[in-house]
Amino acid sequence: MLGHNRKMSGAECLADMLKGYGVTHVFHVPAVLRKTFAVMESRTSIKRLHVHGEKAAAYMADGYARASGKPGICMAQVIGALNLAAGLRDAWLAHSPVIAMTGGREPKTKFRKVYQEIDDMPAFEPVTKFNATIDDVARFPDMVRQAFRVATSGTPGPVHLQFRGNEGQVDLEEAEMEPLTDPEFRRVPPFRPEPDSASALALLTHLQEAERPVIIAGGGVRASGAAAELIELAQTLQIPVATSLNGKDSIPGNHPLSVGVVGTYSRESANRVVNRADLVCFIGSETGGMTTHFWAVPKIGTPAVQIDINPEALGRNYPLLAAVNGDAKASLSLMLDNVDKNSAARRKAWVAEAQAICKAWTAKYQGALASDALPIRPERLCGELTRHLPDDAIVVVDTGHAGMWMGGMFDLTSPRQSYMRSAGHLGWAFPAGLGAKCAVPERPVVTFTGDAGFWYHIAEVETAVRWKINAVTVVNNNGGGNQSKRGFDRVYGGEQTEGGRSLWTFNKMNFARLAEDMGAVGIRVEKPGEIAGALAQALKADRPVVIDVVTDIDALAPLAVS
Ligand SMILES: Cc1ncc(C[n+]2csc(CCOP(=O)(O)OP(=O)(O)O)c2C)c(N)n1
Ligand SMILES: [Mg+2]
Repeated sequence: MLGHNRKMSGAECLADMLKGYGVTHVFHVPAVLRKTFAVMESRTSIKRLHVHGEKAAAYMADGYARASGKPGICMAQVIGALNLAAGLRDAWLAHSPVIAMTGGREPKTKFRKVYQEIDDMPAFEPVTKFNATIDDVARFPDMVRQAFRVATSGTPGPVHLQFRGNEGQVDLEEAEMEPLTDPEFRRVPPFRPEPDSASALALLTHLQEAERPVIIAGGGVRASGAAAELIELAQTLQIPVATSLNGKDSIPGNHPLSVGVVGTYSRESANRVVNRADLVCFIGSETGGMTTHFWAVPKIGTPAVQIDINPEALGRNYPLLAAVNGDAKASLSLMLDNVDKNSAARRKAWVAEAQAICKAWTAKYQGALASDALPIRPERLCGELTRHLPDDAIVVVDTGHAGMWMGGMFDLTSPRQSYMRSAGHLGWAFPAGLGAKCAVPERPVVTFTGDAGFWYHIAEVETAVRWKINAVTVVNNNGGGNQSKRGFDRVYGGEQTEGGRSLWTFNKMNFARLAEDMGAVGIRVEKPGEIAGALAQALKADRPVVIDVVTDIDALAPLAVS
């Protein structure tokens, strides 16, 4: 096709292509694409991480992708394919470029009750942007290129390639091929589509004329790497900024215009500011239920404008005064080139009001954030993390209470810090943190998870030790999944029976001891004053560390206000 084809095996072609795309790690449970793995050893320096479950492999690839912007690669043979598909759910919800490769059906044995086989393709359909089979080895080059193209383009997301043969044995076959790769699609964003300038200027005019505008920055801002432009525009025009959970690292929490995470797992100040605004500007946000507290913050009907790389997202939930289709960084840059600084004066009173709302939040929670109570309050743990994380840390956070505590109570303190969170799958954070550390080993990775979240993939402590993945994992260990407490209180009519509590509590566990047994560093923390020292020790350990923090099982995160 390109005039440089030569005879090679699928395994050689795939190994060369992964190398060409700059892939450094592949996360898998054997045995799939065995020959490719063998060939990778001699032709590349790609690390082939053999882990304890396909779902964890998908989460690791997802963490790798979100930390680096490069597609994360995970693999499973046919019997593990649905475990891998389950792990793509979070990548799908968070728009993370994960490429899943599985073994698949052989035409010769289909429908004959061959061992371990079902049709896996439908399971990947709802969690991928592109779900395809490779039946002929000659299709390796174009299909792998398409996988990288789709995963990284537009709103990024997962892709699935199923290779013929339960273990993808099509990689043993040979054809005339060229293992060409497209350099643009090595990472997100491959291109920066410029917006139509008339629409960008119309949106800018609305922002400049508004007296009480607020920006809601979503995951699209982080995917675009547009945080600096966002902050510059907000400063120039004096507009408060709220973020979604997925966009939390668009602006440090200690910035004077930051009002916090808005929505359901949120900070009260953000919801209050957004609900007082006369104009809401969504940037790189899908305006989903979590970010808008199920469309109560802001209320539908609040004047809105929106910037998104995907035109289908524009106006989905909020009718718009102005819609801009383009890359966030490119759109914000265009607006900055045309900005009227003088309009900022109009918003002095509004910024003061937003800052007073934030101050009131701090006054309300400073006691909890500094609490010396025993057992330790999760708010204190969040407060210690705000104070003591290095200024280039990657913070990885699980869902449920972990998402609420850290979304609401923790602040990033530097634009160099990154924040990644589970988009809903409990247990995501610990493996995702390991994947993030693989992608960016020079930065400290600190994961925050509850004990229920940690139990899911605790076996991966052994993986971290074996592969020297020196991430720090902080377990908010309260002996149960206590986010469920409120819901069970409700259905038991106020007071749960002991049987009711058995639905969400576990045996007490010392995770530090378990971690030590698996070869990691384990640090048990039972007093709030010990948290800072434990973090300092963990960050210089140069080994995987589990900090097991014993916390109050009755502590419940505040519910969202609307
Ligand atoms: C895959 C999956 N299953 C179930 C849930 C529902 N869920 C949300 S939070 C939670 C309990 C969380 O417990 P833990 O991680 O210990 O945090 P805690 O609430 O105790 O702080 C559960 C079961 C989920 N989010 N994802
Ligand atoms: Mg718990």
